[in-house]
Amino acid sequence: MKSKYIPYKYTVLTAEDSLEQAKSFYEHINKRRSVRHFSSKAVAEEVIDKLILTASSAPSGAHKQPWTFCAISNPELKSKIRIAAEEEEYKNYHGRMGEEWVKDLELLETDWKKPFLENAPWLIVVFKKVHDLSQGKKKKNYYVNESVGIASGFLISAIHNAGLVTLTHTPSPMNFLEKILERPSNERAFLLLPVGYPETAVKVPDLARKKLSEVSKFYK
Ligand code: IYR
Repeated sequence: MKSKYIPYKYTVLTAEDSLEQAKSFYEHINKRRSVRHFSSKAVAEEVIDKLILTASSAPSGAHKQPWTFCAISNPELKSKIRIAAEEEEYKNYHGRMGEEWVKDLELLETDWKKPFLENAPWLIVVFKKVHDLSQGKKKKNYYVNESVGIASGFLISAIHNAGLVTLTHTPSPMNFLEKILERPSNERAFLLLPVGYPETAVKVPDLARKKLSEVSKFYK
């Protein structure tokens, strides 16, 4: 199906303004940290709506937008998710991850207990659609992992931009989320993001980010 082409509304910046914007966006984004301790302070549903719309504006294979963002504030559902996630994480930390993995995580001071799954006012579970279902018929989706990964990046940036914090939590395996949230057969859990405010005086690990020269190579 061909689409109608329309003029692209584009803001032209001067080279100076472009550099200024690039710098200020980097400085803003570089302040983001993963936070593991949440306060129970509420976040309005309207905010969550906008965060999800931002994520869903991401590019995707053949513009299929192969994702569903489930936003959960219901306390009973959050408890169910915590219990199921902790069950899996207990097994991960007690053998399934292996020694090297557990050692690599020491700097993050994580363990199998996940109180943030109940404390955070919202959990957003990102589901990928391995294919679409249109009137019960399978329709192909493309580059699903790439598309949903990019959308999740948009979501994390939007959460930070709204003055909130999150954590990219991937309890493994995650299929309990499909069951608890009664998702259709074409959806697989991709990422779980608790969203809210940090606990008072929260601390984060003193980590440094790699330098530009360590993460890039320019060909001029
Ligand atoms: N899913 C576990 C373990 C874990 C794994 C990685 I890789 C991390 O960067 C952090 C944690 C957990 O959430 O504790």
